[in-house]
Amino acid sequence: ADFSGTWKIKTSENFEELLKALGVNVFVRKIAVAAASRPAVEITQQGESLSIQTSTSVRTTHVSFTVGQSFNETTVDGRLCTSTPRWETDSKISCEQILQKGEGPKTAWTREVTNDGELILIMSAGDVVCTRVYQRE
Ligand code: R12
Repeated sequence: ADFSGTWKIKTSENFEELLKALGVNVFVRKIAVAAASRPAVEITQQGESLSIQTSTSVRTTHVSFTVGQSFNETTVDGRLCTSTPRWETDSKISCEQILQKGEGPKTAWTREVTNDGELILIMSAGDVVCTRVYQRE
């Protein structure tokens, strides 16, 4: 599948609940939720290698990884973790995260490009699942 493109958000569910499950305080949470409602996502892909830049007014993250190889990233609340991405289907990458220090709920994400060309990002923390749907700009 081709994840490349500049993506704009269409819908987001449970993002605040996700941050709450991660222990983010209400003050930071409100700011993060507002910022995350207007993200700019830019993905470039060459074969199995992806580069994903996610920009908001309060935080910008950039990850580059090859599916099948572990890499360092941060959880959505900013904690350093080791991530292991794998193909769940040929259009869906599933990634487990292990915190590099400390404890917290188990986190993971999946990114999938659907037949109708949408990008679905699912982030989870313990039992809480946040679903964000993007469309190409
Ligand atoms: C915290 C600090 C900040 C944030 C949090 C805790 C903000 C995080 C944001 C995340 C956005 C994620 C997106 C994901 C996607 C936009 C804004 C949570 C700044 O302690 O859709 O891919 C300092």
